[in-house]
Amino acid sequence: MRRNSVLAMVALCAAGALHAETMDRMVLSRGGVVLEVSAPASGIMRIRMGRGTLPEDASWAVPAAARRTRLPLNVTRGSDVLQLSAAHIGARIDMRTLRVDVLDGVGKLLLADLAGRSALSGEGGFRMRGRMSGDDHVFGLGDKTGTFDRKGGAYTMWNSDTYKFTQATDPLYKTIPFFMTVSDRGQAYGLFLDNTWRTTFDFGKTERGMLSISGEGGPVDYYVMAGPAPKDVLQQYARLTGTPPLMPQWALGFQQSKWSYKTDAEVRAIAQRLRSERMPSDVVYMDIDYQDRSRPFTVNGATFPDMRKLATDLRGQGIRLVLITDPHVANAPGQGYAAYDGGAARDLFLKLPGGQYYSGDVWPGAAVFPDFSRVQARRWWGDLYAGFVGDGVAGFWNDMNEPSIFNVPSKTMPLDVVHRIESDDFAPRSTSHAEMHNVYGQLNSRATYEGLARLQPDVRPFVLTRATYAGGQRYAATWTGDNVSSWQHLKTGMQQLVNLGLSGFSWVGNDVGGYAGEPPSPELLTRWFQLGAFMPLFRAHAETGRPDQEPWVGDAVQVEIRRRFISERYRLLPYLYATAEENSRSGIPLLRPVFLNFPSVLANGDRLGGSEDQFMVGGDLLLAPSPTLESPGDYNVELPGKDWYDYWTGRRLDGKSQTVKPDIAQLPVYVRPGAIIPKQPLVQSTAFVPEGRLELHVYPGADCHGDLYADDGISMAYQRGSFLRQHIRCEESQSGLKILFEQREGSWRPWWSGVELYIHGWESDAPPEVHAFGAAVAASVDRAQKAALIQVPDMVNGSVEISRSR
Ligand code: MIG
Repeated sequence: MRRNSVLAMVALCAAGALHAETMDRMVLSRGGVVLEVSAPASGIMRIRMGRGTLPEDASWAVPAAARRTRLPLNVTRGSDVLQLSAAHIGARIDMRTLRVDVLDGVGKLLLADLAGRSALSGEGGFRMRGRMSGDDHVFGLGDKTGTFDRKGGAYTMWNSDTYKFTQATDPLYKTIPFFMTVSDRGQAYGLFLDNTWRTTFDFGKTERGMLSISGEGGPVDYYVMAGPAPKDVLQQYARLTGTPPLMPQWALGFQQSKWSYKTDAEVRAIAQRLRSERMPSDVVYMDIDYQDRSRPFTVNGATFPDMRKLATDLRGQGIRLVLITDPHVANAPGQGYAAYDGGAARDLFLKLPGGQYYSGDVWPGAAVFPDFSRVQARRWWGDLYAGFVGDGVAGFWNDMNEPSIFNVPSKTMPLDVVHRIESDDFAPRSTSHAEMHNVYGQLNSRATYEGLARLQPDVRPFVLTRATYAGGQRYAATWTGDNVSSWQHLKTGMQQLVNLGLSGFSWVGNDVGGYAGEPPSPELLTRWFQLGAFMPLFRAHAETGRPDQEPWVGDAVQVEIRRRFISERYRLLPYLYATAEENSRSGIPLLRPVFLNFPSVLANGDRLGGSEDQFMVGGDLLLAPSPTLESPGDYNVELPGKDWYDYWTGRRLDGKSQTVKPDIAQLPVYVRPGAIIPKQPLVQSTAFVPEGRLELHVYPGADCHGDLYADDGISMAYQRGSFLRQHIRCEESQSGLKILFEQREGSWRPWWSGVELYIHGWESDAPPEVHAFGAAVAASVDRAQKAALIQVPDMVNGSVEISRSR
């Protein structure tokens, strides 16, 4: 077999002579430990190690296609050392210890391995150790609180229902064992440990300067990604674990939720109020109380007599329904409860080692749990959505899937519950909950996503999940669970969402206004709406038993501010949607720390060049809330360069540094010089087609460009060419500015009748002379905004030349 022949080659060459050869993976064995090193893609090294044999080559995170490719490795053999190199990545293996140092493409050390084969314990656990560089910052690991930079911290992976979590709570709801380190020079590498068991990541907490990754079980199977830029690491990670799908456009709309809107009349009243208050919105959520006795896939017919009519009527107002469907199926044999009966008839529920069902108490009382690690169970689960989908329900919310169990100290199921793996390229086998716990939520959301895709192949599924595992971004959006209405949570929440974006999850949000605790003050609620308006997922939600928390709660001044920010989000949808579409191809998140777009800010050291308090939406908008959100004191914003613009006034700013005087009516937003930002006329829902012109805001500066992307927003027709994609550039010259509309791609015909150009930073009072398609076009000047305004026809390609009049 292949492995034996490689081993034989190594034995022959061990005499010490140097020579080079090429192979697609290196397998070595020493002291009963087998090591494999391979390069699945450019800039990525995969390392697997096991006792006696390699761990199984299967994964819930990395699809087979991404694991099966192996780039050629150039191997240079020394007496005790093997040097491997592939495209933009390398490794140095010590043949005695099986330590694998990972190198970048030019041979520079990225990660020094200090454990090698001694990482494996006799009992099936492991502890890897590596040396971190002194100036490395650490980001990622998904949804974690604590410090924004994870250096000096230690984190555990064990999906947990953590009501009212704090800065000190760990673990939380998700397991994403992927992080990147970034140096002060902006050089990054990433590491992803593909292991679903309980693991711990220690970034120099126990031992200064040492990275240690340990676990009680499961494979040593990890990937090191060479960057070198932080964005490169994200793309390498996306290459392995996938990108989020292009979500329906309405997922970018404002979403109103509460535990619970309890009756048909209440849901209608909320929808009506959103419209009468002119709060643009796309979604109303229905939490557990719509169900019959909290049983998933039932409806309480007394309070919701006609779901189809409700969904249809709301759809007419541009509002879609998202329903919660928890994984805990009521343990109710012989009662005509279809979800139980169907799962039991097919033998799809989890069992104890003795063979009886595992039953745990959750909302319905005693409940049983689908074994989502079986493809058959996932199919059955997905089919359960047929009824709701037929009624016109648009999306689904998978909660409690850590899984969360009431009335037991562990808050989850016993570790000896037996799961049966029958899926993907895993060898069919039974295993314990210890292996499947952290991936249960991901597989739950996968079953939902795949079910929806089967039921309506031409409709983009929308799934929101609480628990997940790496790779789960392919199936669902996520939120950060049960936060608290506090200023601290508003701030920490932003960092959680930014770190989720650095962990492959771009479709993320938190409960706007806060879920639990004392109700938010009007100011806190307003600030949360302001920041929420720029989050990928903009969803207001609150616990049962609290006072109302919808955007219209409080005095008219506060309500008007919230309305203004929600409306601004809708005006920005063309920009947000183009960013989301790019994300579906690249994996670069919507919400970004400043250093992701501008790695050089890290050299400024202080507060990570602003990345701790400020963040960017897409490539062009920088948001700078106060580092102490509730404080009235002035604060300073350091922009990543000169000549930035103020988003709200449109005016060019002097200098890199801005002093901000906090004002509850304002949220400082800055625009990159060189940005071209598309905006649209206000609509009250993405279901309504805007009327009039597309606005293109041009902010002259270096590297001037922007993107348009449009399609029908809901179907898969974009995959068949029914989309519009267009790259726009601008060039400054002595005489003025030239805007180049590159050739438009795709067959989608957009809603706009023409384009209104806003040329910002127009210092002159005289309007420019403008030629579009070679023909003269009228222009005017907005003196307050210092912008030139020009109406041009829809530019499928061609250029607009703008010159200062003489
Ligand atoms: O035990 O469905 O995080 O958003 O409102 C609580 C009721 C269960 C927890 C979720 C929350 C939801 C609530 N759920």
